[in-house]
Amino acid sequence: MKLSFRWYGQDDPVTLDNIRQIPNMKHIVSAIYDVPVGEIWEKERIQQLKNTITEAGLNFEVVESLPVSEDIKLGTEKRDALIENYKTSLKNLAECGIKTVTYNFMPVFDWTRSQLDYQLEDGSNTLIYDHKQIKDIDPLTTDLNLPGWDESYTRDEMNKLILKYREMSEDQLWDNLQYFLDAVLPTAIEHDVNLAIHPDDPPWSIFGIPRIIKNRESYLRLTKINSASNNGICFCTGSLGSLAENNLPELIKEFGKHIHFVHMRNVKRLDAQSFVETGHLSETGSVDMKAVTQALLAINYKGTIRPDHGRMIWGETGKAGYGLFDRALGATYINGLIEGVSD
Ligand code: DNO
Repeated sequence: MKLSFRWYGQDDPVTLDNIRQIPNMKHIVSAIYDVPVGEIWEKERIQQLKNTITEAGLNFEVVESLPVSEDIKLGTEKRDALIENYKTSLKNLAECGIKTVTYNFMPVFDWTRSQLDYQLEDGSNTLIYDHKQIKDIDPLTTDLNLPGWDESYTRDEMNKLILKYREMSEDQLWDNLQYFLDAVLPTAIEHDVNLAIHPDDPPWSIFGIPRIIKNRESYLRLTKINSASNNGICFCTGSLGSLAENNLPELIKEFGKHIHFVHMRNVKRLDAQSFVETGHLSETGSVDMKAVTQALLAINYKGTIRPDHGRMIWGETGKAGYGLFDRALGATYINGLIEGVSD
């Protein structure tokens, strides 16, 4: 497995030099952040990012993420042109040596939490999702400050989007995902690049908006759209693990051929639809990280893996979930798990 670390580019307070010093850390997962969603990622820009990473002694093979425009998810008349741009970006990425491209199909809001600095008993801060609190929020009238969304929308644009999605059924969203995949997968296959869809986080509907990548049923439907391994999955143990019905080792066994990227993190389920993010160690949360590692080794997984969100520890401040210290501890834990469960 290729151990990797997410890096947010030159503005990230965590530097490539910091990252390289983590034991066994050889790969960076990153993206171009200043190209507006929907525009083409030009080869020069991709190559520039790659050069920065390789000059720091690290490799760059996985993009997280090449975002999908809302017009594609909504299926508007603008989607064909945007899909053409997406295909061009995929081709450009492949020609620069990128092997896996992560994306998600979550309407408007990417990962969503109710609080970004919840204090755990040990004094560290973490992310928490309390469904009761989220249920009371109306995004049409509340100023939200969520970590994982496109901030370029005005209030008015955002509200229009939310209202359109509120009229959309899950089946319609699936149709739009299928339309997108039917169009982009031939390009991915031709250029030997894997797509990897991130599960919805949390894996249930929020704010009255549909969400579709949640569980085994979702993966059955996804892989039925196209059974090629390029129609891939980013297996996020934290997102999938927040839903008790998800048996993570079984999912790995069943859909292993499609898994090209693994996000390793732990969550402690508080009730059916609430959870707190813990450190990576199995005993702190609800995910059996050893069983996940065993399942990955059993399918002979050779792809990229990364520690996911970390708590804020030792007084660190920074991008919620993406500090250096706890993610580095997560990385060394992953190293230990792999060494420990390998023959
Ligand atoms: C959160 C991340 C997600 C992920 C995207 C992939 O920490 O796992 O934002 O990068 O959903 O498109």
